[in-house]
Amino acid sequence: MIIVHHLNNSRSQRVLWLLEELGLEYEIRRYQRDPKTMLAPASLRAVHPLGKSPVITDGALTLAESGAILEYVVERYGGGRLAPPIGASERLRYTYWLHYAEGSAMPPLLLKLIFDRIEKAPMPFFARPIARAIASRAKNSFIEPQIAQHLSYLETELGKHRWFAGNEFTAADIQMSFPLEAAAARVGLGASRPNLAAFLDRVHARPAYQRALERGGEFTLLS
Ligand SMILES: N[C@@H](CCC(=O)N[C@@H](CS)C(=O)NCC(=O)O)C(=O)O
Repeated sequence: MIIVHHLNNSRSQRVLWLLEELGLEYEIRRYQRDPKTMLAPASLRAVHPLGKSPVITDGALTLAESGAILEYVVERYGGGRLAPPIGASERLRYTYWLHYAEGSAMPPLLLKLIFDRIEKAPMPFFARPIARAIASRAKNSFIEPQIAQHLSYLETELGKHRWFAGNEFTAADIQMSFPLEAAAARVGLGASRPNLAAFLDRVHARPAYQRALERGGEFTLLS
């Protein structure tokens, strides 16, 4: 049986959601973030050397990286569900979004989280204006424009079809939900991007998404 090593408020929520969509049996092992550093506990490094979430174990297999996990579960247990058939034009879009979510969309959102924290971090009073000026410069000149560019791109893409790969819901939508949730929490999606808000509304309305929340427990994206 698949065991999901689940860190609270983390990307492993997506794995629970996928397993619920497929109606698979699974076990959850829970790990709590350090409330100060927000890092995962050392016990997660006993499962995988990086100690990041998500990680799954399935018999002798240990697999990290949310995109790789989603691909593995869909291929091994999906029975043709949640992925377009190989050779269909939707299939390449499916692969693209599976990689894009962590490879392109998440880095500027992570930078935003880090620089927001630098601005608020306790520090000697004489260092504060310098740290704030650097953080604010990085955010205004690079990070926020990058995020806005991604969001506008995604808004246009979701104007072409209902889901990221095409008109059918796939695991790529599960993977893409995290950057969009993170963007909503960290910068807002903007009134001019109704397709993004409608995508998140559709996601939140899915019974499997709600079941995954019930099983996973607290899920508040760090902002
Ligand atoms: N690209 C990786 C990112 C994994 C990652 O950074 N996970 C975060 C949780 S969302 C984590 O484990 N943070 C705690 C830590 O770094 O100690 C994936 O998609 O699985």
